[in-house]
Amino acid sequence: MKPLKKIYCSSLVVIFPFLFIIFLFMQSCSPDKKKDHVIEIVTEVMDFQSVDTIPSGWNTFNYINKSNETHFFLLDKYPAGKTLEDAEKEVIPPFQNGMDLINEGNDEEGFAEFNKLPAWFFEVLFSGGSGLVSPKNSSLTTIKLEPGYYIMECYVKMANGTFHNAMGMAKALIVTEEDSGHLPPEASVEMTISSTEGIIINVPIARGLQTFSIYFKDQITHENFVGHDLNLVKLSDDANLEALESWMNWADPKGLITPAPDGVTFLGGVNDLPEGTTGYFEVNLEPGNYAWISEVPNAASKNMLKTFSVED
Ligand SMILES: [Cu+2]
Repeated sequence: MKPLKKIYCSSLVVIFPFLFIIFLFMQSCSPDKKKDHVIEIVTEVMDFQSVDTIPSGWNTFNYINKSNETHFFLLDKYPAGKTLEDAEKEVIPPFQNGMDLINEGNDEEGFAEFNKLPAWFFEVLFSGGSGLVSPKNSSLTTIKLEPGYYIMECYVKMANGTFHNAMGMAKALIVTEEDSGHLPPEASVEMTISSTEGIIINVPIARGLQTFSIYFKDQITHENFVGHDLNLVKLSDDANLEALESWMNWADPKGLITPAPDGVTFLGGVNDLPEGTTGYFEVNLEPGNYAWISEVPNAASKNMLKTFSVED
């Protein structure tokens, strides 16, 4: 018995490290592993609750909107030396003053206010984020980030016309030199968006969990100073597409303001990304009617409003 036990024990000594290595290997390959790396951003009321520092490279964000208003998060990469304090002093006031004047019917004076934006504001690089998210919904969005100083912001407006970023929805986020080491998810549906062709998607969309890749073939500054992004919207039978389209322009007094149009539920998406980059968006689709739309003026004429159905 003794020699047998000895053989048994010594084989365990050999097998255990081997099994342990296999275990580690399986852990690193497991698809669930990715979920450990998801960066959570929560809005309770008019806030962003998240970590302050994240690695560069590919990051997946789960933006959870627990509030009663529609929000998004957009990451603005700031030029060297500019911070949240500079934004509060030099960027938010011209936008708010301009918007207030436009709301009062003084369009010309309102747009003139935007000329007071500092020159450095035009060096801010919109670097992605979620699409619009209705109350009690969330958006799982994956983007690649360069190291730098970012402001996480939402510029939906309260019912009185005040931008959310003036009410607490502007938060500094540091992206470090250290790379996350993550890879983007594998897309089940590939899409392209550009100023010249709008939203391009060539396959029917099936029900269930879908991972969309959105390639930003170009990026421009639209009439309302922002670029194009991609938002997924669930449509009820009473949804009015024209009302949705006009709501998607923040510079309109009735645009991007609480309440959101009736009959639409915003399910997230990918916010403005730079030309030539790709963002990913994962969502579980129930059968029903949906639309893709960009948060730009006159989306339909730019082919940036497209409806589709998910069959049972
Ligand atoms: Cu908001």
